[in-house]
Amino acid sequence: MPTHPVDHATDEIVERYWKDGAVYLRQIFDPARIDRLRETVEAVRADPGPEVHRYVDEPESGKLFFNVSRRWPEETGMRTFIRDSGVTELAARFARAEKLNLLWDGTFYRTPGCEQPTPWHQDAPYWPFEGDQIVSVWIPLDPVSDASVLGFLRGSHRMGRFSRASFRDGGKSSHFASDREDALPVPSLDMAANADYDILRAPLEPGDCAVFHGFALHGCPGNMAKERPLRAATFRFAGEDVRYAERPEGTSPSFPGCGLHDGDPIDSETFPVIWRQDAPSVNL
Ligand SMILES: O=C(O)CCC(=O)C(=O)O
Repeated sequence: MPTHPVDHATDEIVERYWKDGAVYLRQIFDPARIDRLRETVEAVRADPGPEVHRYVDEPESGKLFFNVSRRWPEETGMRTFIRDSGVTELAARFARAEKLNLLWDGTFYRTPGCEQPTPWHQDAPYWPFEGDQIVSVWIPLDPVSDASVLGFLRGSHRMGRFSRASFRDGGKSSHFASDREDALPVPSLDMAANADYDILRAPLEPGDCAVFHGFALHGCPGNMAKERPLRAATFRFAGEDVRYAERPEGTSPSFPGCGLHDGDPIDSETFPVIWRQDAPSVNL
């Protein structure tokens, strides 16, 4: 029986991650830790800090969908999870990294029946990095059916760079005024009828997670459950091949004070090195 999250990352599953760009893992985090992470996410809702985007906020219906990035400097619960849950070692194993930087934590929060989707997108084009070792771990804190789950287009991490859809209108418009000329149009994937597309999706329970590559196309149909919220925390990491990339076209989130320049290794206060293969503990 695997006892540590990293024990679930067998060679075969890591191989599948590199082939498909994403994998789901089942029951790898213990319930008490997930309970504490859920409390942390509620604390983030109460005090989201500056990097909050409210895509739906309807006081009359009570519907809310927001995303917050980077609360670890303020939220002890986020730091504790990154340090003690095994998520960092797990990401290092999938990235096949010798050194891991923390990028940031994210919170995605939908109230019951808030059906606003997260459009299909790749993360890396929104961010100021280049590299193959960008890994995110998406951890649902509520049961999620396959109608509401974060899904992935299999193999899309090797399909090139897609243009960046806006989260505000579910992907109908572009997030930025301009995008790179080499960006491909986001394929319009009908998530309800996906016979033409090889989409990875599965119902998940608290304790499960999705691990995915920075260039994997992914999207969430919205919270189709009327009786419960859909709360998820995402932890984002980078291995040693990742470099800072200046993007005149803008990034989200943005890091104006990080002091890094195009092509720099990202080691910094903003993106600290928190794990090294030759020093087993997580340093945060
Ligand atoms: O939970 C969601 O709606 C989106 C999550 C996501 O896009 C991410 O974690 O990168």
